[in-house]
Amino acid sequence: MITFLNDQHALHQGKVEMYRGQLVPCFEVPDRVDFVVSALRQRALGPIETAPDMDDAVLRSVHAPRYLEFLAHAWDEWVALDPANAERDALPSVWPTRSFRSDVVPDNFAARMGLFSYDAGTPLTGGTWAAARRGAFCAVKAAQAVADGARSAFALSRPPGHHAGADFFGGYCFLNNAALAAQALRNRGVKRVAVLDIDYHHGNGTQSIFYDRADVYFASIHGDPRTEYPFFLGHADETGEGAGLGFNLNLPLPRGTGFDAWRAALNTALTHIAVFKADALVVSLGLDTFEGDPISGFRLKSDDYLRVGEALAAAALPTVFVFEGGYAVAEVGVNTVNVLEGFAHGGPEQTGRPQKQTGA
Ligand code: Q9C
Ligand code: ZN
Repeated sequence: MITFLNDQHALHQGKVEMYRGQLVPCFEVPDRVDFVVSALRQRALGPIETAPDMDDAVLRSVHAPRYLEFLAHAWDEWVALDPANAERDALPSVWPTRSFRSDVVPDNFAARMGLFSYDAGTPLTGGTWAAARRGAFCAVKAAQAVADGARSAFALSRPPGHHAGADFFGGYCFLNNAALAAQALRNRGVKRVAVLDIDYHHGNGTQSIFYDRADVYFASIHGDPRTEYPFFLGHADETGEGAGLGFNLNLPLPRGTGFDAWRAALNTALTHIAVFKADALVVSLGLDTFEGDPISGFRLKSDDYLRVGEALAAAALPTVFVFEGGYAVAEVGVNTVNVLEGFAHGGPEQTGRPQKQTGA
């Protein structure tokens, strides 16, 4: 399987996030990707390439122009407020909740930070824009490789993406890499795309981007939002709206869920994706379902991820994997590559069907 690595991911390096009234060190750290790269190399999973630079126009296939404009200049504006800000992360602290307007873009920088975000756990830093856009291009490139005939590709993007909406950041995410991959598949003529989100946290951004569309099916297995982040979306009764009604599936599970129950949910999601008759699959690959994850509550073990990959392979769909969460840093590489290796060893190519017809 080919990997598209965001070789500029470390430009995004938050110092602190707001947690229980304190600024605490970020969980979403550059080391995460470095552990995945070393596991990919050790296990010889396939070539690792970097993504080319692309035009920002590709980002507008999912994101609002005014949001992209804000992200591109936010750091310079932050530092212009006070040169000492160059040493500090920018974090929002004021938001337009119900009864406020979001159509008027304020001049005030703090107000715009709030307009374009939904939590105080997602620091914006000097390299955030450069890192996020390169990560997004990895996802687009992986999708294009699959549209061009590859069985699968892995976008090793960082920062993660699935909490980012069309015009907001949050949950450590700025650009929605999985949504951009799904849209890139559509743009290359793939008719029906399924996004399967297996990160511990509900993919609220991805759901919201495709909620009223019938061409992209969204399915997510995640911690019940009654108790788990992002709290305000991800319930089972969210099934889509308008043309998208029936094309959204949420499978919330209680904190403490182990692999047997999780795997049953995976089978349910894959059954719905088969009924949808997807032509391609995008997997939002979060590894924070791991028992050792410091901020999550499921109990998957490292070996379980091999079974996850095999189950995904059994869906027999061209598949784009997009890296999301997973904060047990020392284990995230092994767990990620277990999924990818389980996928590579499972599926139709490995069960006797000839891969390619050669000669006459
Ligand atoms: N201090 C992803 O996995 N904060 N995002 C939880 C912990 C938000 C997770 C509180 C978690 C966001 C991509
Ligand atoms: Zn997560």
